[in-house]
Amino acid sequence: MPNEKPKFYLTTPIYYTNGLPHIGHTYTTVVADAIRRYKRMRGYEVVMTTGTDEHGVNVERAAQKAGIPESEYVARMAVAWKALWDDLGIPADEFVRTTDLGHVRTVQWLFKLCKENGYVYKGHYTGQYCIYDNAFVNDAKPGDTCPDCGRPLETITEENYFFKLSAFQKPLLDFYKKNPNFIQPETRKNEIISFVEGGLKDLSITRTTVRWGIPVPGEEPHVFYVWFDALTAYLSAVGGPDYEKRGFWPCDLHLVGKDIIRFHTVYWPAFLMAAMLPVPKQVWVHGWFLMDSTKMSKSKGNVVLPRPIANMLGMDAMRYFLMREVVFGQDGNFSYDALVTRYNSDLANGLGNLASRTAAMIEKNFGGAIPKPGPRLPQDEALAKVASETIGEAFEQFENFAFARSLEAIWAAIAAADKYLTSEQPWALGDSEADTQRKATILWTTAELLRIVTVLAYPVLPDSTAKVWALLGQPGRVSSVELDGLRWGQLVTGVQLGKAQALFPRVDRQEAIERIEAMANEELNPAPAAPAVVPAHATTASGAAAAPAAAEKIGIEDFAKVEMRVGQIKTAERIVGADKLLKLTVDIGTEIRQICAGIAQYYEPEKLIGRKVAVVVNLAPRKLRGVESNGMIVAASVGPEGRPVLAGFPDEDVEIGARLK
Ligand code: ME8
Repeated sequence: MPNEKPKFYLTTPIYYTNGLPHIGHTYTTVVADAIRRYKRMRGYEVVMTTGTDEHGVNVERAAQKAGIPESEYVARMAVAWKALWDDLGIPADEFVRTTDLGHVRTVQWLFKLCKENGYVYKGHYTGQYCIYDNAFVNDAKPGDTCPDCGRPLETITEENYFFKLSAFQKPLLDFYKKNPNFIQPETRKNEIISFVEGGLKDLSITRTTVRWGIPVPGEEPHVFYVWFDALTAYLSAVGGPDYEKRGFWPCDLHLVGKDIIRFHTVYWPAFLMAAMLPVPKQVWVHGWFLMDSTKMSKSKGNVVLPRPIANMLGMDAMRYFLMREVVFGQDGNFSYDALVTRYNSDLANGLGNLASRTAAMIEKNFGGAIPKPGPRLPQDEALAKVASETIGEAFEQFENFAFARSLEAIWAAIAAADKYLTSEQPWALGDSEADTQRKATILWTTAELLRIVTVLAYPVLPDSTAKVWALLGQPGRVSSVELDGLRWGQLVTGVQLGKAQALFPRVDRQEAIERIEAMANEELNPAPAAPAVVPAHATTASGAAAAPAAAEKIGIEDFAKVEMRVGQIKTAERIVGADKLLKLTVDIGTEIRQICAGIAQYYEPEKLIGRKVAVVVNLAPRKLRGVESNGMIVAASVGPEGRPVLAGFPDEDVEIGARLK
């Protein structure tokens, strides 16, 4: 059967491999993923491309520093980038590496087309060059020093191939006029139009001073300039010279940060025009996430990493924050404080709370089956109207890339439902026929609103909305709901609710921030060897094999990274199918934690209740036999079989939450 779906192709930048992804890169990729999910719900066949930009002097240097060949260095980095996107649930449909053979061929083909059409010529490039770093320094003047090593630059002339960018001033300006949506937002478009109106200089697109690059066939030592190489990756990802077969070119949407706008809106369309290939339909330029009002960079030590946030609050919380906090297109400040505050207010108290209280009331009053509504009163109709209008508003804003506004509209509907429940007070109604009918109407109305906001929020919160969908017992998957057919009144009744799951457990703000920061610190400054978390002859009771005492000594600053506190065991139970593990809940002063401990063969669960133990509280949560464990109980490992003996405080009644130092 022929595939009737319209196609939609979108891309993130092809990221550099001389560093690892931070929240800025994650931002673009998250937005791309949300658009991909949204377009799929609107009936498109979508391809989203991301990848790694692996050539150039910076990679040469980084590989040299790491003492490995460039090919090995970039292979490792590409694996790390791809793994991160996969782990975060934002995998590419096409992950393109600029060292892929298919890409190399596409770049060489594009060059050939540009040359055949008369837009490439050989010339000489004169620039300021650092002989120590083997690199031209763009925009430097004679007499300047190298921004990297501080040594004097030299004026060097090198033979290059040039691209006749100057010939594209008029074609580009005409193109912008004919395609007014090509550059978005509007302010960016004006900036680029004035830049192009100011005149375009020809561009050198090959280098002979760089070794690690795609060779120009028959012209060694020429290699392609990194941008001629990297931009072409968008086309290589969907077929390269055979792009027509796959049908995804021209690209519908390039998402980029404002740092790379010229490359995408001036050079890239000009290269394609020169090759007589179709030009992308749109470039959407977003702003930067700043840390304390400056751009993040590893050297400034102010990068925010995505993994610790996802570990602590869940990926959906990070996605929600990135897309809700800042107007897409503008710069915004990143702060952990704002992140955790939004998590608690909008997710835990907002969506999470509405879902759990609605489910709990349906459970209590209707045996967990979604009731059919009785007669409707004006206030029920009013909420239905809010939901219906939210559908239109949320779509319209999303289509306009006003993601924050779209989410704002969805969350206003959640607030309206909360208000509705508070004023209708279904819990105050009795068991008479009339009261039961009224309760049915109220709970149906609330559940229906919840269904609608769940569908609308799915592109941004894919994991948690899937849970709410299952909780509402609705058929199929939320991801397969067709947005075009979404209307009030489609809630399937009579179905049994799914199992309640903790959606967004509330967190203590200070503690959450400390834990995220500790995990980030660990990731940025990994311990050189396996860290010795517990003293010699001790082990952790986390169910993992007893670790041998580490031989290395650690400094006090390493020990200080481990946060141990006095906890009190509140509940303890065995875990079916895991005979060594106990599932404990432990009061650590600021909250109650669920922790799994590998002590089931030596401790009776009921005898543990009330016992005070030492808990490592700043470990990343993990799952043991499918059960979440959020911390670690400290125990000595005794005898050849490593019998765990819990560390404790028999002599004094220590306060719960006291820190062990
Ligand atoms: O420029 N805030 O790669 P790159 C928001 N390889 N977005 C940010 C950000 C921040 N603080 N920091 C990075 C390159 N980004 C080239 C691209 S494309 C053919 C070649 C995002 O690793 C944003 O999308 O430096 C920005 O444009 C991109 O990462 C730069 O990634």
